[in-house]
Amino acid sequence: MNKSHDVAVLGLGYIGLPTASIFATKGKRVLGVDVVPAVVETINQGSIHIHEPDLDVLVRAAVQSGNLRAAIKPEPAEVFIVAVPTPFQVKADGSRVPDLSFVESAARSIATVVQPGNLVILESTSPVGTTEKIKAWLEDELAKLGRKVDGLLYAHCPERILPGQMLKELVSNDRIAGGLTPEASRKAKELYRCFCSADIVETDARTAEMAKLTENAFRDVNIAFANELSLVCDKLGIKVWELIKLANRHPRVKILQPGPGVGGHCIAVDPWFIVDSAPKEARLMRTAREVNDGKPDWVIGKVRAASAGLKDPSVACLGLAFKANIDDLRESPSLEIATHLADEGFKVWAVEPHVCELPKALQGKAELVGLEEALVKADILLLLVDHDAFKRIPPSTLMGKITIDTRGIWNSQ
Ligand code: SAJ
Repeated sequence: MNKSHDVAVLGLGYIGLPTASIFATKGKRVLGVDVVPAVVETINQGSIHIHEPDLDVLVRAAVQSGNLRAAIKPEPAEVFIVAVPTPFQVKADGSRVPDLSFVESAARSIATVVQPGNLVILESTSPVGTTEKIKAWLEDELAKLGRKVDGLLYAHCPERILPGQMLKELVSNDRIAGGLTPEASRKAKELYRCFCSADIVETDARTAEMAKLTENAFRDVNIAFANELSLVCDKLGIKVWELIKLANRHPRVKILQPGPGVGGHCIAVDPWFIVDSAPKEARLMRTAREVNDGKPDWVIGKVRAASAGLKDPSVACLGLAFKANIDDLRESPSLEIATHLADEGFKVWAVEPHVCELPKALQGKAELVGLEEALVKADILLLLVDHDAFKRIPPSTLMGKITIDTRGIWNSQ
């Protein structure tokens, strides 16, 4: 009897968990592997530890079907999918270098269970050359164990789902299957066909790695253009929101929206992988990162200027999430701004309808309050996230208040 799973997914976070679950609901026997025992326990109970619309329903269905089980350690499987974090480390000189330690441990962890002909897929967003490294790490670990395993296949199949719309995009986004060999690309394509209804395009692993980084760097550069424009317009006394609307009437112009900075764990990270690989060449991408990373400071400067002359100024920070209508606070420029203002001595009323307690960075420094309370109490209303709840604030409520709108939802009205 063949006891191996069809698929083992290593890393049950924002990418690994939906992927493992969707495979399971399509009839694959899936083992989800995570090094955190609490995550394994939660999933085995059919619950989830992250927030994403409808993910709870999918995971419950997957677990109840008997096709998804979570464990701490890998077990034999036909396909291993690596979906672990790939952060960067900031060096003393300010340069960023990718931290592949989670990918390396995942690759090494399967050496005891991998069998001839298995397919190893890297889904984590990674610098060019990482799929080749996975092969090297696994072969090194196999050699240490004295195991010889023939015919292993390797591919990079990057994930491109948008937080907040993950389940829809898992199925409907085009995919890239980039193998170290054409056979690996073909096998990976066959695998994803079971739930992906869009095109699955075969290429080589390095191109696939670069494609994913390119997509996020492209968006980062475009957001940096909008953010830079907001600084220029502010200096020249022009309303940037009106300006962008006008410029976007040109048939070939599509400027994105300025904001308080770029957050999340992808767009603010991935361009650095390109810059690290080709520092002399990737000049525009580095500058875009610097422009976007500089925006929170600019916003803080605006609050300082607005508070001049006020005694014990208080600020309502509307939104802490990294973007609209989600509860994800990772790498959020809004959280960075609120924390900074609190550290500077401002009284901070934080309003974040998508969380029920303050994140650690703000605990003891700010108060989490409801929108109405903040609107009444604060001297300065600082709009940081374009949550729907904030779009519904009647303009009359804002009368007589100092408002700073970093997203253009009030200023553009
Ligand atoms: N932002 C702006 N102005 C805009 C658009 C976005 O300031 O006009 C800001 C957002 O507020 C947020 C940040 O940029 O702070 C990133 O948000 P996002 O919606 O652009 O992207 P993410 O990080 O949620 O997801 C991205 C997506 N990549 C692209 O659109 C090219 C998604 O498809 C990827 O799967 C994801 O990164 C990932 O995991 O790599």
